[in-house]
Amino acid sequence: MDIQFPKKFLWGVATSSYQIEGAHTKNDKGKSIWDTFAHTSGKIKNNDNGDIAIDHFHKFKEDINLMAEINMSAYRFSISWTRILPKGKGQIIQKGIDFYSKLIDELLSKNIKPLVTLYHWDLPQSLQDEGGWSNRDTSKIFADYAYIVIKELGDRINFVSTFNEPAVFTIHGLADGYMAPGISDFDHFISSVHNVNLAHGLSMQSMRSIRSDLELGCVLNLGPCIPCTNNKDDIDASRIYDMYWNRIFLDPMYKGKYPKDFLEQIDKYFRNGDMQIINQKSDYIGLNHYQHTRVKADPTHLLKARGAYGNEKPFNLENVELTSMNWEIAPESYYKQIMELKNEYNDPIIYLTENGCSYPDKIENGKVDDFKRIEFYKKYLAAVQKAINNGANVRGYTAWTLFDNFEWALGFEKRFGLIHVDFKTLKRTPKESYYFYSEVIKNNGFNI
Ligand code: PNW
Repeated sequence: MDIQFPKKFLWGVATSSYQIEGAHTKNDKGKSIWDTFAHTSGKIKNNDNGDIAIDHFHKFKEDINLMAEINMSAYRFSISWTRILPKGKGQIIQKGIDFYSKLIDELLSKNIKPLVTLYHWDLPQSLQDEGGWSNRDTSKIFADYAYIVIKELGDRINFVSTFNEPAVFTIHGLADGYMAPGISDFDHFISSVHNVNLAHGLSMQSMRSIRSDLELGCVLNLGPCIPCTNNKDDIDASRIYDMYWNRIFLDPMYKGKYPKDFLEQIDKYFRNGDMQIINQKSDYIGLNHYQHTRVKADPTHLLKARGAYGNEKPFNLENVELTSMNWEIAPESYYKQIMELKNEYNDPIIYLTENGCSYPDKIENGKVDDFKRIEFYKKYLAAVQKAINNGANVRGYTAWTLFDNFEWALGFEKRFGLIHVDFKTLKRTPKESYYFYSEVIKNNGFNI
């Protein structure tokens, strides 16, 4: 094989609860901020929502079979907080716990390691009504939720991530309002960042109080920031955005310090002892990476700096092939990001928890020939192997994602799956990339 991976490398896929489960009111599941946001007219492309999504709640056995058929060794999924605690705290729904319990049993029976995420953006709406992440109490409530998950499921899982992409849900949910809960308020944003960091630390403590041998960490979306022009404004903006996008969670969690400028901004929220809570010993860093960010100065934006989001094209870039998200294909930035974690964050164990691409795939003659996705994976996996060859301690890769699903504010239009889903019939049809991935797993590598 041209590209070969280490023995025992984990191969799998990643998903998240709201994007696939559906069954939005089943067994008294409570509302999350995404239920509310998706039902607010004009927030989601085509006014789509995740009420049914791809009905994974009812089809999970058939879905796990599709993983087992190609011998995946890991499955990263998230738990819906309001399926277990409809109001985020207080009443516990046993049937909600039972769903995840059955899912985990099914995975283990097929030798697939469950990689659990506690929070993939679906904050209970009733906690949002009390201030959401800007309310310091939410951190403590989150730690209680984490405790319940380990108490109920911790006999069969040991890999847990506290948060998925805290920078994405705070910047896009609370600074520019593009995602749920759709707030745009600087104080709300910065206090929430600090409280999410506290929630990370407190939940690591509460989970370890039940089981000391869990593998714990956080999943962060990281990537190089590049000024979109050589103008001083954009160069400064790129530094600012790098701080918000890449450092305000990674540094306190993994280095025990906030970037200096950010510490000044949150001064009034910071209490003695907070950094000791946040900076728990972690077992790994989960890296989600799709592309680098071309940053421009934007005085109208709360952060004064921003990258493209939604369906915007990268700023100041012409004649480059983009995926259907308008994202750049830049595997060298993936390599650079992995090496930066190795070199500047104390050579951590790294799991590549998301990476993938969206294309407008269609079924033709019973087949989905998504050759562009296969090309994408070849390039990005080659970058991973290069990083491993240069000493990065990468232990596994979970592709985003198994199925076409609800792509947040862009609804069902963007298809990231290895498996095509017809959103009317919910029929699943493996794409050519699924068969490619099956070969990668079988050979623990591939030929270029
Ligand atoms: C990640 N951005 O989201 C999430 O973890 C997934 O839930 C999502 O489906 C996947 O990547 C693909 O988008 C992101 O605007 C959403 O920069 C938006 C951005 C980044 C990540």
